[in-house]
Amino acid sequence: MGFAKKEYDFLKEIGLSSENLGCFVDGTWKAHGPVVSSVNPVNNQTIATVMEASIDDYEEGMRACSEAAKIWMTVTAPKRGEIVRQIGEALREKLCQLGRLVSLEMGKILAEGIGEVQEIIDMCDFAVGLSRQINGLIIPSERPNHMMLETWNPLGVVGVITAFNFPCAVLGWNACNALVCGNCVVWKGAPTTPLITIAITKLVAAVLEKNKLPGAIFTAFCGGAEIGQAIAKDTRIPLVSFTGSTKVGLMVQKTVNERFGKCLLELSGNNAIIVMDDADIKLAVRSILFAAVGTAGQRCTTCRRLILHESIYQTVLDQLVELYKQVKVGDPLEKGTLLGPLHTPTSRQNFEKGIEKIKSQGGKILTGGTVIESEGNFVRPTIVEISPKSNVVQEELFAPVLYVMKFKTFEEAVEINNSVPQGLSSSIFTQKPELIFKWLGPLGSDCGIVNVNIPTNGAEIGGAFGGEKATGGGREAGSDSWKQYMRRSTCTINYGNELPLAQGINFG
Ligand code: UN1
Repeated sequence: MGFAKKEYDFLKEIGLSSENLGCFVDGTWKAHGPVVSSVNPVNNQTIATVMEASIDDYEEGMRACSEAAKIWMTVTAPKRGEIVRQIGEALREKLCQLGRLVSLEMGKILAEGIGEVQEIIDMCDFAVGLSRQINGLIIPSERPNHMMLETWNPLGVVGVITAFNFPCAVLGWNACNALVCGNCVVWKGAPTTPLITIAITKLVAAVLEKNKLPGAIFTAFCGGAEIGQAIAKDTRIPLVSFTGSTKVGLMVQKTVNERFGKCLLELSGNNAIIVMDDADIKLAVRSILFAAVGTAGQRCTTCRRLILHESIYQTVLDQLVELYKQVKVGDPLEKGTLLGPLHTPTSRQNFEKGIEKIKSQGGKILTGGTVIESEGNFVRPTIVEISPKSNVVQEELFAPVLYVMKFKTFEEAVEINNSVPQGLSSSIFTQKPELIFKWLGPLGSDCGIVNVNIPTNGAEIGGAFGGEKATGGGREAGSDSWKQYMRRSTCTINYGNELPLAQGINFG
């Protein structure tokens, strides 16, 4: 069946049509839940429809996925890496179409849409290497003729619940590691980005099929809270990775913990950039623009608080306000656009409510602060002068709104940086080595991501990504994040005939 608009025809190249089934269950596409529309945030018109998962679809999918886990965990790790390599290749082939879909359905500009798909490709490359490095330790035993070692085994099934703002990259962070570690993946994408969930799953499914592996190794559901809750409660899923708000994350964590499952949480951020008196101002201003306006302020790593030294306060602010006025707002697929629409009409309403609250708490709007009248969800990029003690500054408003505040000393700036409930990302602009190392040290930033002379957002996949405090404590993507997707066994082997006991205990 054809799409309502000719401009959507490229979606056929990535396996989508105007009506889609939203569950990949036991290697087949089906669905018995409600039909929802995927909507273009530029004009709020339907791109295509998707039938979501019913609870029965979920049950069927999970049964097959649990069975497939028994097969997948016995495939050798380098062979699993080879499958992930092929997924990476398939993504490379469709990079442009998938990037365009991300822009179309989520609303981020094309460069960022393509960047998001590139992030999964990078994760595939990382995971291929990892598949030959899932190494355990050999530990010297205190007992004669004994040996201690660590082995890493798969958990079985890993649940991945992702958010609209990174509708596929965050799947990549989790699924690439989970798969090479020998786990099946069950994915619930965001309810408002079902086409991305389907397109990515189709590509993974084709690789599994080509290699004659069970499709249920990768199980996917389009759906809402009901499917999310089913995943959180499901004892067949030992690890649940969740990306979203602190409020929902806490509920997921409680449910998963109640059944002694593990959680990997990537929740709200409220990230600050500190600009010291000696900073390279040009570098800082460019970074702030990308960090605060990029993805229309809808990254968890978006810079929401700008902490400026009093001596450069006005200079930086003047340059920023000028730049903000030139930011091209428009269709994210059009060349030159820097700021696309917010994802949904509700996001736009939240922006409006947020601005009201800011004003009622004494915030002074320096630029922006209004929505743009159109059929889409466009708002103006906004800068607000405000006291760091205001309540609004403690909260994450998921929109391009930047709070600016002044400081005198480095210690004061760090205190402001650390004074919010969230602890995801942070950055300082300075050339002074002593400040750089203090910033990275125990009395510096309390965040999971601590940067110097770069924006708060745009992390590479090579490091472990995640944050402290209300951000949830999870670490995903690179470094040793993979360990969380595995069960560690500490093994002690006695290859002698005596029974020496640890701690020198003599038992009769
Ligand atoms: C998110 O917003 O959920 O560091 C993730 C960044 C991206 C990931 C953001 N690589 O901004």
